[in-house]
Amino acid sequence: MTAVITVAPTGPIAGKADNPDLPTQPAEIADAVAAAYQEGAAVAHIHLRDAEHRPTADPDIARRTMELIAERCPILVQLSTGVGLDVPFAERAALVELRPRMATLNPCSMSFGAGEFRNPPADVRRLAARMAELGVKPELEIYDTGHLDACLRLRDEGLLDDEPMQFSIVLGVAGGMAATADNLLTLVRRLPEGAVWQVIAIGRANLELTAMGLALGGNARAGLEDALYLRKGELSPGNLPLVQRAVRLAGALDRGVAGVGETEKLLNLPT
Ligand code: KMH
Ligand code: ZN
Repeated sequence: MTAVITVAPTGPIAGKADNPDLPTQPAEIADAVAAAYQEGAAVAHIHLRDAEHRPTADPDIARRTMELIAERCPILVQLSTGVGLDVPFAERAALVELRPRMATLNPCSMSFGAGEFRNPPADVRRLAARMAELGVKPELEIYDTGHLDACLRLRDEGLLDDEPMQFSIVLGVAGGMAATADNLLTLVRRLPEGAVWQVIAIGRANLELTAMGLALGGNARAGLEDALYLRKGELSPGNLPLVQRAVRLAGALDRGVAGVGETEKLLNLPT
C-alpha cells in the first residue's frame, strides 16, 4: 500500500539558532511545504511563529500561511493545535475555526522536555467535539500508552469524527515514551482495527524508527520539527533532504507515496 508522507517543517521548540534553515515566517514555511509537495508529501503539519520567531496561535498568521501554501500547492494542511508550550489552550483550540483539513488533537497533559504540555480533559473533549462539528479531521498524537486509551474513550463517547481514526505514535519526547522499537511495536499492536497511523520519531532515532514504521505498514512524517540533523553532526540543510529520505525509504520498501486525492480517500476526509 502507498505511504502518506507528511512534512513537518517547523515545530514548537527549536529556533534558527538550532538550525539556521528552520522556516519560521509564513512565506518561508509555504516555500518549504511546496518543495516537499513536489517530492511527494501529501500533508503539511504546520506550526506558526510570530515575527520574533516565537510559537503563536495568531489567526492572522495562520490564515496568511494557509493562503500562501494554497497559492503554491494543493497539499492537505494539518494545523497544529499543540502550537507551543506557553500558548494558552483556548488560543490553540481557536485555530480549528479556520477549518484546516486536519488538526492535531493531543489527548493528555504531560511533561515535555523541561516544560509542561497542558491538555486538560475538559478542554480536549470540547476541542474534539468542535473539530467534529467543523469537519476538521483529528490527528491523534499519542506519546504514551495511556494516551491511546484516552483517544478510545473520546471515540466511545462519540466525540470523534468518522472512521478511520488517525494516530501519530510519538516517540522520543522527554516526558513521553522513549524512542525504542519495543515501544513502537507495543503501540502498533494496540491500535484499533482499521486505524491509519504514522510514526513521529523525535531526534536521534528518527531515521530508524521512521523506517520501522514504514516497514510495519504505517505512514511517515519528515521534517525539522522532528529531526534537526540528517545524521550525527550533520545539520539538515532545510526540510527537503529529510522528506526526500522518507520518500526513498518508502520506495525501497516498494511502497509508492500517496498523492493528495488518495490521501483524502484513505483518511475519509470531510470535504
Ligand atoms: N512536536 C510534537 C512532538 C502538536 O503539533 O500538536 C508535539 C507537538 C504537538 O508539536
Ligand atoms: Zn507539531
